[in-house]
Amino acid sequence: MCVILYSKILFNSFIYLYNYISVCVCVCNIYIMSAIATEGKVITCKAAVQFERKGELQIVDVQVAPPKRLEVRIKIIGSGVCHTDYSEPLYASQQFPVILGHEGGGIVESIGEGVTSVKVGDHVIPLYIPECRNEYENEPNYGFCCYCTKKNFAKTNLCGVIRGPQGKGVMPDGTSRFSTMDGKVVHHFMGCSTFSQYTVCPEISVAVVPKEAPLDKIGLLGCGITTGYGAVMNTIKVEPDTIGAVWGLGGVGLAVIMGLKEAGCRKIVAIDINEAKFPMAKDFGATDFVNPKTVEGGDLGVYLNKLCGGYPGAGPDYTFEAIGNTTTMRQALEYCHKGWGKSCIIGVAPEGKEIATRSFQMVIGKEWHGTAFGGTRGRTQLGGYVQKYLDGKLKVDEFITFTFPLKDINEAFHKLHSGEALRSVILLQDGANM
Ligand code: PAD
Ligand code: ZN
Repeated sequence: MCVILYSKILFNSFIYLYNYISVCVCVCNIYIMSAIATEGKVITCKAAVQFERKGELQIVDVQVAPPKRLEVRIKIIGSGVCHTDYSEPLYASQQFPVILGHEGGGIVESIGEGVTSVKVGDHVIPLYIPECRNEYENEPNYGFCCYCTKKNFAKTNLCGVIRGPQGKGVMPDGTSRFSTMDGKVVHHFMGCSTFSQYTVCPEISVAVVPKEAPLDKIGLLGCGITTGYGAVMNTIKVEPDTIGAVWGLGGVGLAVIMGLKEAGCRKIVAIDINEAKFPMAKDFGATDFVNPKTVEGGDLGVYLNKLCGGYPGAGPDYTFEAIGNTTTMRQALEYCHKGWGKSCIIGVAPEGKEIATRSFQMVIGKEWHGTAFGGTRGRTQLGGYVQKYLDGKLKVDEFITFTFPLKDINEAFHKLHSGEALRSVILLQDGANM
């Protein structure tokens, strides 16, 4: 009797496993079949296009050409909306029309000739700072990259090999893969253009990530979260039992706090003129909160000095500016600890703005640093950050205030400017809502 029951259970488990595998294989096949159906062909899809320097984005049909040599075409699932999507197009060098967006997650639909590190069906995050590792030194549109040599690999993430064409809104061969339905060129943005249902990126601008992670959310690791967290971990390498302070409690500032907590700071000071940001900063690990406009005694420098011991030269060991304001950048440097204080500029000030301080600040041992994408080497490190999120050691969901279908993308920008949204996620494939 017992043997019959046991064999029955075994048989049922086998059938269940068989069905499960069949379903998985089927889903996989459906994706690969549909990818094959579009491979090598122009795809017509929806995208949010900015036609002029100022003005709202327009949802229109665009044509996305197949990936050329060393390029990858990606079906974008979700994309965060970041300040840079608003501020970069104000720069004189930006070309129009353009498809913005650089915090995306998607699935590789097809690959161009010569692509080896990414395959169809891979889950990926496009990178606005590529990573060539000098693997393409002999390719005509690439060449030697001094930032990716063995000697400099750990010093910087600023791979420069396709910086020129990326800044001009084109692929490394100098052309765009996007066009309007009547054939006008539409430009790429920061090598990503994630406000499109399909985009094309150079292979070196694509990080492969674990498949278990939700693609609508992890796009946020493509910029803001990684920038703040990486500034602490990669750029400054904060030591435990120290004091850290951050100016600005938007998505980037909160990610700094997340990093400072992981690094083991004994005090984390959260500074913002909007006190509504303090409860969230507390949830992320901040221990002290200050509004520079209402600070006791009216002097933020004196407040920080007292909080850090009160003796001459006392201040936070590490300060981070996550606003983009040259006045607060100066404060962050001048209020950090004499002798060893390190201050990191993360915020991007308006074009042409200069920073200033008395040179004596350097003589007394303070260091001024800056970071782009938190010093993160995307292809090498981003998959690990996504795994950290899956393991519950890195926050992502907590940064998402709103989710919108593509058609409501302008509303997402309004929510960002009003300060209501830390980050909004745009769902690109939500066709029913378009
Ligand atoms: P955000 O606008 O969401 O947050 C800025 C915060 O600063 C808000 O909470 C404001 O209330 C606060 N604030 C404004 N003025 C002051 C002030 N004078 N004193 C104190 N607080 C103030 O921005 P975000 O977190 O998305 O981005 C912050 C900056 O980081 C922004 O300049 C962005 O362009 C930059 C950035 N840099 C990189 C990089 O690679 N370096 C990447 C991504 C974003
Ligand atoms: Zn490089």
